[in-house]
Amino acid sequence: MTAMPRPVSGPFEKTKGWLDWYDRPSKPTFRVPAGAVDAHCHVFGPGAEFPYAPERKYTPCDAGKAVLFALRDHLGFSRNVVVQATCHGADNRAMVDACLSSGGKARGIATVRRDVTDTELNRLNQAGVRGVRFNFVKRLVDFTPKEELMEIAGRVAKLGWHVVIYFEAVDLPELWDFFTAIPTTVVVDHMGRPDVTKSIDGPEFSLFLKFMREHQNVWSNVSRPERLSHSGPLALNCEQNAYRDVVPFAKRVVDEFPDRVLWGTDWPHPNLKDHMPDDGLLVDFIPHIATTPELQRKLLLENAMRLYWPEEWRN
Ligand code: 0GY
Repeated sequence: MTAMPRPVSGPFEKTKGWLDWYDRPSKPTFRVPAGAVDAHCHVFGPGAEFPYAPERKYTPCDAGKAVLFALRDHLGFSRNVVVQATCHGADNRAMVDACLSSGGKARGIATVRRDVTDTELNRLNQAGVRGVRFNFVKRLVDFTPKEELMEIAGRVAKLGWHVVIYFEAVDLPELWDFFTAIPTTVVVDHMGRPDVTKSIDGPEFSLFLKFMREHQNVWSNVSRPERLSHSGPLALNCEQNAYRDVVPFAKRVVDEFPDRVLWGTDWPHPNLKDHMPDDGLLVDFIPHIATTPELQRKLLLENAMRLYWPEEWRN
C-alpha cells in the first residue's frame, strides 16, 4: 500500500506523547471473508474540525474517516464499527460524521451523558449509532456513578441498542453486579484486558469466562493483541510469532463462544507509547485465534452483521 496520508501536524502536536498510527500497513496474507466487518475502530478528529474534549487524558494524532476507509479497503474489510474514543468525550460529532459519510458501511458506538435528550438519541440512531460505551479504565476516564450509567442503559435499551464495556481484568469482581444487571446485549472490549502473563486457568481469566458462560447476553471483542502482548510482534513479517502469548486467551474465547465474538483492528490504536502495530499483521493474527473457516466467518462476518446490520443480514 502506498503510504496513507498523514495529517499536517496541528496545534495538538506539542501536547502529544503517543505514537502515530503506522502509515504503511502490509497487505495481509490471510483473506477475510467477503463482507467482513472491522467491529472496533476509532476516528480521531481531525482536531481542527472536531476538537478533542477538554477532559481528555491523551491527545492523539489526527486520524480521520478518509484514512479509516482506505485502511478498511486495503485490509479487505467491507464495513466498520466506529467506537467513540475517550479523547472526544461525549462529543460524538467525528464518529457520527464517519458513519454518515460511509454510505451505510459504518455503524457507531457513542458516549452519552445522563442529560442526553431523546431527540439527540434518535438523531444518533438515524446516523447509524447502535450502542453506548461505558468505560471503567481509570487512566482514561473520570468516574461516572453507576446509577447514571444504568439509567442510560435503560433508555438505550428501548432503541434496541447495546452497551459496550471497557474495564481491566482486576476490576471485574467489583463491577460484576453492575454488569450482570445491564438490560441489553453487552459487548466486552478486548476480553476485559487479561494479563496474559498469568495463567489462562487462573482466577482472573476464569472469572471472565464464567461471566460469558453464565450470561448469554455477554459478547466479547477478541482483538488487540498488540496491547495485551508481552512477547510483542517479534519479526514483523513472521506472523507465526506475532503476539503469540495472546493466542491461547483469544482462541479459548472464540472456541467456547463462537456466536458471541467480534474482531476489530482498534485502529488508530489510541494511547500506545512503545510499539505501533502493522494492521496487516494484526489481520494475519486472526487465523491463529479463529482456526477454521466457519469460526472465521462467525467472528468477522455473521456475528457483527447480526448485531449491527440485522436488517441486511439474511442467512
Ligand atoms: C482502545 C484502547 C484504549 C483507549 C480507548 O477510547 C479510548 O481512548 O479505547 C486504551 O487506552 O486502552 O480500546 O482503543
